[in-house]
Amino acid sequence: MAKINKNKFKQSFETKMYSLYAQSINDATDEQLLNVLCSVIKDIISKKWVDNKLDSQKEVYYFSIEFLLGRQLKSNLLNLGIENVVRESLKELNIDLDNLINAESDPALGNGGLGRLAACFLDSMASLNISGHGYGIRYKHGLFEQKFINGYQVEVPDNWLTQGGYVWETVRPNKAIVVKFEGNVNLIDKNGRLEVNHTDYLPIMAMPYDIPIIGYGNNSINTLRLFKSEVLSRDFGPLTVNARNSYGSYEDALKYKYYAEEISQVLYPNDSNYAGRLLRLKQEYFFVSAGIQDIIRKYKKKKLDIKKLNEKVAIHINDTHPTLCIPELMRILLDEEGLSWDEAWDITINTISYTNHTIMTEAMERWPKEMVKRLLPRIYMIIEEINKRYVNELEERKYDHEKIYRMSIIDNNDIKMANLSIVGSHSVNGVAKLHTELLKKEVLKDFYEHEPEKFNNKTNGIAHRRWLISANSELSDLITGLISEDWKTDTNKLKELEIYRNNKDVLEKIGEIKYSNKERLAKFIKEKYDIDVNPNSIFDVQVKRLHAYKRQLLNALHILHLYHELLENPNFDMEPRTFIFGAKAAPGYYLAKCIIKFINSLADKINNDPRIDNKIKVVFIENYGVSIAELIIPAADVSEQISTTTKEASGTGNMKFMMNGAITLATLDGANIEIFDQVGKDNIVIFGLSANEVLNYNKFGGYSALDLYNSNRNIKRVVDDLINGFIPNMEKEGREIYDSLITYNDEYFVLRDIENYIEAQEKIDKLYKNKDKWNEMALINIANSGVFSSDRTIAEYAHDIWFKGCEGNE
Ligand code: CR1
Repeated sequence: MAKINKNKFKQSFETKMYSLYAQSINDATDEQLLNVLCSVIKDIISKKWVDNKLDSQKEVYYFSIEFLLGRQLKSNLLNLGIENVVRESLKELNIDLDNLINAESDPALGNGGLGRLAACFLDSMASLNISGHGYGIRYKHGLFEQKFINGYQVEVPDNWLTQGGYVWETVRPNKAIVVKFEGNVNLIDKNGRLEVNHTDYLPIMAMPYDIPIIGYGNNSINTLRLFKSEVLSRDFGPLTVNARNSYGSYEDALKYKYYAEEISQVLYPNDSNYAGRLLRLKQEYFFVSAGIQDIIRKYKKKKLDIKKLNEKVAIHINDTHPTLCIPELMRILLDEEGLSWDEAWDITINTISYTNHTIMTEAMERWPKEMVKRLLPRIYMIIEEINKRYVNELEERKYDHEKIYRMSIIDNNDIKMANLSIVGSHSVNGVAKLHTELLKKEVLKDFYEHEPEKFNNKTNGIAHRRWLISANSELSDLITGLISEDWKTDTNKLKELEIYRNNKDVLEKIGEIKYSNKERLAKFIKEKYDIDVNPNSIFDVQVKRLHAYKRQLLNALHILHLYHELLENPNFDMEPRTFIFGAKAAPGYYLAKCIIKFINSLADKINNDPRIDNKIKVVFIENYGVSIAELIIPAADVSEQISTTTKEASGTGNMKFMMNGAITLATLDGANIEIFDQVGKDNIVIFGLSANEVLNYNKFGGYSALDLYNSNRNIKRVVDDLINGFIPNMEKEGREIYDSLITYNDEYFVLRDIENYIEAQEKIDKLYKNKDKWNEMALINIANSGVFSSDRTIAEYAHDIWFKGCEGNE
């Protein structure tokens, strides 16, 4: 842990204030104070922050097009172990640390689970003393800010880079890298050796911005390097035009500037959906090429043997967005290092590993051949050669034509990125047991049969430091008081809590902490939306991206059902409930936006209906993201994880809720199954179709939503409400949802599962009536959440993939 003393700290703080802003502390704004504080902390860690240990150990490089970091100040103070000293010192300067913590902007450089997972992994790599670094893009605009206007989602640009910068970053112009787009490639035979001549390309500068990633209590500091795209020279002008070997006009120079800067302007706002746009392809190659070149530059600086690259370097690709790592590494090994194809291929495969995050076909990336050929001519040649050799190998195995076509990397039109990732890496993993089984048996069956040894599972995990120690400090302190501090570095120790399962005092304390977290959230809801919610009601929460497969609609239809029950019978026995939603929809995803409007209209009607005596409240929290999640999750009683079975690869929100003592209400999908295995059937509520039932319906048909609608009163009642004006102001949207259910036969089995879901909700209601029992369930959930720490996940990646066969490196 870092050691600082109060006086020295205060002195550094004041000096920094003068050197940065030439003013005294009293005149500073919170943003300025935050800047000064972060700058002082950066000074404290600077000596430890050396970015290259390649000569002493193997380094891991984690490539991801998204990193959803969340605020860094609080977690950095926690990991450095200096929160208390800093808090007290600032207090002596009349500064409230919490104000500064809240003044930090949320770097929303990700959509959802995939980006947040990458951030948890960085935290765990540093905390486990693994020298592991991230490569990504420094988007000028993060994920859009969501506002509700008349219940509709409206997207506003997210300007997270206040005053042009981010408090934690350090720009390193001396490490900038040139990435080449377009142009012509000629292969010249020089005495039997091919020389590659790439001319007329467009050079784009990748400017590195480094963010320190601080390990927990271990002095280990890694780097997240995000690249910003720029013109070749910072004073763009003749030089840039020269670079393309032609003398153009001032207009050309401006076009070039636009072309360059556009690459890192925006994050694509799609989750589990393929963004097939030229700009996205540019983004992918941009950060991949810069990252790979950076790795090779560092490696060569150490004068290490390029043929042994895979002994010192592990490159991990987070889904297929960074798949071009494979041909890019090949390009450098072949064209710049002069290795033979076989040598280069061997090194590439042994260096690269790949995680798949979804089985949804619409999320499987494909790039049109012609687009890749024009944008990345040399890369295209290399992919063609990889494909040719792979198809030969498959033909030698005498596979039938259809199978070979399915497995090929290039088909008649497109390059299939998942296929390229599998072929070009030594490890392919899914993110939960069921998901990996589905990959092996269904989606990637051909590849699994061909090379079973490549496939493995790595169930996701979350950083318990952010999601429990920091977000729920009261609970964290209670745990420490009961079982000592050791669980903070070894979450398996949480299991020791089980001995308190019948201890009334402990159970009561757990209930009290939950209550105070609920009060905190209720206060926020009152201030922000002027809605009164009762902390004694069940806080039933579904927060995640809005997607038909995640079935927020099922949740909403159940609320509508309950509402009818109450209207029909005012004495209907139910615990008061507060249903809380948080979800962004991709701007172009119309059905998802209709569902948001539906929930908001429903909320309006229910929250303002005196007949139901406040028994139900519905709150849709705007602009869901990491910081708001830190407020919501510790306050949840019920965790809604209700995706159509087989569709949610893992989920990670489910783990955060469990660790904070919420009871999971779930389908047996993704990691919910593993939560079930940990806590046992009495401490979770399960409903819905099984994976096999869903697969069989999908393969053989046999489900008619219309028949169900016609034969079931409860279902008919809520579905009709979508279009009969019962809920005002949502005519068009209600019709769209109605059609998705009835006209298009309910692709995600919402109606098929609803009766079962209603019963599961009744069970929740009954369980909640017995407070001791409920708190005991909460305790069992917390006690068995240890396995879902990303420290466990990362230890598995390290052991099974990155350091396999290495000794003493973990
Ligand atoms: C999955 O939908 C999983 C995260 C992280 C998402 C979710 O179930 O928890 O990845 N997939 O593994 C995704 O974003 C592009 O695919």
